[in-house]
Amino acid sequence: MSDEQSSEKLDRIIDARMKLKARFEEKMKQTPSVSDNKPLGSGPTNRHGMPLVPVGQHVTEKWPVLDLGYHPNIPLNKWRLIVDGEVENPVMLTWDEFMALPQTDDTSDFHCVTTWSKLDMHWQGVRFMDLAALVQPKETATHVMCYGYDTYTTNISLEEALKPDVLLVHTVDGKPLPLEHGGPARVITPQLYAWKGSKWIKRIEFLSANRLGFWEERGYSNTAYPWRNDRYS
Ligand SMILES: Nc1nc2c(c(=O)[nH]1)N[C@H]1C(S)=C(S)[C@@H](COP(=O)(O)O)O[C@H]1N2
Ligand SMILES: [Mo]
Repeated sequence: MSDEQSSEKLDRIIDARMKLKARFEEKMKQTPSVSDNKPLGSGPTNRHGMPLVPVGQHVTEKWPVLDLGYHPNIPLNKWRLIVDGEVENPVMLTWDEFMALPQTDDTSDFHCVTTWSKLDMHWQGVRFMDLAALVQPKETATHVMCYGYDTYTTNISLEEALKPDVLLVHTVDGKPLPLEHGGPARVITPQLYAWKGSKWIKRIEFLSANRLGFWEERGYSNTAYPWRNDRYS
């Protein structure tokens, strides 16, 4: 791609991102992580206005590994990310195409439903919002289903998935994301319990109606909001 083509592509992504933001702004304002006036938890206010430690959580320095026990090892030359469903422009990205998308650096917290929280993790990756801007969700899109290479699935509403700290990360603390934590790339959802972030991300399907993922079908909360102790349904 020439420099001119890639800057046009970036302009299109930025333009589409602004439109998505406008389209979802009202719904995003109503989500608990920004509108809750009685969030449950303790400690000083965190970066998105919530108590630092959500109710029922304790802070750990360690980073436990939680998954279905199978760690799929996908070489980068075989790795693909499919983004499809209720979108105008479905894509199947190679690793190089994924890495050529706008890259974001962010620091955020990780809250696991099994009651540990790890704070101030430093990430690099692609914003979900930028990926959405690339594929252009149809007016009918309301949710996404994320699929991992290990067969895991989890669903997220678009107003949560489009928050600027929802990333597809490939780097943590300056190093490639380790296989056991979902490398080469996983999703993180800092304002929802961590099971909403699929490790070994393989496919993101936009949906026109909600559908439940692996844990959601087994009694975990559909919404997974840490400051409401929203663990199980
Ligand atoms: N693909 C995949 N993603 C997954 C899981 C899984 O089993 N498979 N487990 C989820 C759960 S329950 C949690 S708490 C976090 C744990 O991430 P970690 O192992 O990096 O701490 O990943 C989530 N994402
Ligand atoms: Mo979990």
